Amino acid sequence: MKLYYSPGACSLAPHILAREASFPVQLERVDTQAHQLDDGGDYFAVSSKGQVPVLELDDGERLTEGPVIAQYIADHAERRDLMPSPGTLARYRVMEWQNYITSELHKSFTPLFHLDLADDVKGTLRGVLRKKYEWLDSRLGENVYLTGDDFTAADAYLFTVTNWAKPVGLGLSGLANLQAFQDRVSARQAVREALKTEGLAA
Ligand SMILES: N[C@@H](CCC(=O)N[C@@H](CS)C(=O)NCC(=O)O)C(=O)O
Repeated sequence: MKLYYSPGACSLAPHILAREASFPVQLERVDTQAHQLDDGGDYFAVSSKGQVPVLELDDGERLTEGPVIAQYIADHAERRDLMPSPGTLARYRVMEWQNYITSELHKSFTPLFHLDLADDVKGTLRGVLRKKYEWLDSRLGENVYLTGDDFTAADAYLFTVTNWAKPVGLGLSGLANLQAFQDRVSARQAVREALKTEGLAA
């Protein structure tokens, strides 16, 4: 199986999951600006969306949308700690967070990476994100992870998008629960390996 990724992009979340679950994937790096593969190939030929992540299955089928890829990996590795059993409330809780992160955080960060977006618009977006993170910090409370003691697919995703705060100038100071969460996740072996492989840590 292949996982198409770009260093530090949202594809880091399924990459972490694959390592957590010892799920074998061959990593294929994508330049998401040029939409090109390392060998110069056209990435649109892999995915007409032009976005990472893509999980290419052994039969050639390609799955897109990070939260869904993460579910596929956890389910196929039968790692119920990463993604609880279908039908259980615990699973809906993880999916509830995945949906929140994708719609409320991930896609509010995206325009902040656009160099041509006006500064005042960026300022407004940072303010919106800061409010959502303040709420999230209060929800995290003393919890080890988003839904309790187990690290799940949602935690890998929150960690990934929260790492974007610094490059886009979003201040998260004073959010102690969130900072503790980021530190806790970054200390996990699978996360350290994923960051190293993507060239984001020594
Ligand atoms: N809805 C998609 C969004 C994926 C996405 O936004 N990918 C970004 C990187 S984080 C990307 O590939 N951007 C390049 C582009 O849009 O051309 C998902 O959740 O997987």
